[in-house]
Amino acid sequence: MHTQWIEQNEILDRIYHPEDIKAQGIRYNALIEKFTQWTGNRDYLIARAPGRVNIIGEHTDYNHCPVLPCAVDRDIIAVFAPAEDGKITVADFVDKYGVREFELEPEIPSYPAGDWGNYIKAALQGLLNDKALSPGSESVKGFTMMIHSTIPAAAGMSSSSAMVVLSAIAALHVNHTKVPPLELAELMARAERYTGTQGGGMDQAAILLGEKDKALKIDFAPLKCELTPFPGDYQILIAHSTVQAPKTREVMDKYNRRSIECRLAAALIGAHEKDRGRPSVSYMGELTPDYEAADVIRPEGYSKAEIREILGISKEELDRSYCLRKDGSVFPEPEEGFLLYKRALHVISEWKRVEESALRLKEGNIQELGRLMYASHTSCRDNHEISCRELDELVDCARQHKSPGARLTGAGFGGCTVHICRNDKLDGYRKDLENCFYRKVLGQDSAEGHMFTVYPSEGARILKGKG
Ligand code: NG1
Repeated sequence: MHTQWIEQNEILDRIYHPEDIKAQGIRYNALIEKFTQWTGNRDYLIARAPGRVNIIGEHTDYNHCPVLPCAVDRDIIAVFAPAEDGKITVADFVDKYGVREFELEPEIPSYPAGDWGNYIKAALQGLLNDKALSPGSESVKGFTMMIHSTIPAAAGMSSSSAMVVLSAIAALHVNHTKVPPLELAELMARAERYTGTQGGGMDQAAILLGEKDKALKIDFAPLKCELTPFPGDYQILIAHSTVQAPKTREVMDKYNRRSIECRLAAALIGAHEKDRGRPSVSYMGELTPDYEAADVIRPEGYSKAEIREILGISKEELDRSYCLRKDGSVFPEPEEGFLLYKRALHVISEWKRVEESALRLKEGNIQELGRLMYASHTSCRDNHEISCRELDELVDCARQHKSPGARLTGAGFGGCTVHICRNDKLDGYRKDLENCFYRKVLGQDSAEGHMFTVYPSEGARILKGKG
């Protein structure tokens, strides 16, 4: 009976590539089947949240500088039902991660760092904090949910934010509450900080606002989104570096260090501008994309003592305002000091590249977009220092084999690269990358499971709901 919903449903045509519809139907049906076996509940609801690929604009979002991602057809789907009480229970179809169960309460205690359940908790805590759901109210309902994901984890494709957004739309739906997508994207960007990452708002916005066959130019503060068609004669190919980059304490510290350095760079620029009677600056996005940071910040690292002196603030204020981790510990001064110039150089030049890329994409000038993608990778490698040997080798292979554009995508330190390729060249290009990188560089027998195409896809939605 319940399998008919998928067979009759046209929603899948709006989300997936025509060649993939049948396999997706089977996937949804298998999840529905297992959910009903697990809970005995045939009165299920269905939700979906996509992953995202970032075409260009890396580590710019937390500076309120723009990004150019797409939501993709790799996603997390969920079958769920409201709970009678405020209990949240979530299981994973393949049983890889284990069931997570917790009560809705005003302050939801987190699982240990890195636990997947924290992405569910982050969403719920965010909705409670924001009063989208009333904290402490007896009537707030939880849900029982089973999920299935096709987004590679720890790979820079936003599996974590997809889980956050999915949990939020399910919680809002069972509580008959609506939050407009732009507002929800901002709310969820703040909410995900519960997990300890000092990120920006790209992932949540792309996941909520994506549309089929479109890329999104996203601007922050205020959040704005412009959709641009992605040309049908090109494909987006993802190639994994095989280096996992889970947000463990170490990777989180590397990511958060960039976020801290960027805010410190903005503060130093702000102090300089204030001395000249100009408006204050808290984020680099309040400047312009041709701002010359070299006039204000020197290339060598800065110590905490120097920064305090320039900003005229105490040790406590510096640590509290810029260097506090989620667990309350203080982020230490890096050995070479905080590299404010390199970070500012990356962010401001990347901002300019995003603006240009958005224009080139609108004109359908993929050669030029690709050139900007390669330049972005170089800046990610040399200035923001978020690449690794494998990511660099993959991008070098792309250049050798004449992909119009390639670069690392997402947070970096491992994970995936994004490549643009003409439809008619795709098969040959995949073979080239297989030989050049997976066989020669890594010495593997094949590239099995490491390369796949993605299609710009629709944003997160309740696919089968009530009311
Ligand atoms: P991924 O790659 O999904 O971990 C992270 C941040 C983004 C953005 C990118 C780099 C979170 C949830 N995500 O994405 O905000 O800064 O890195 O551009 O913090």
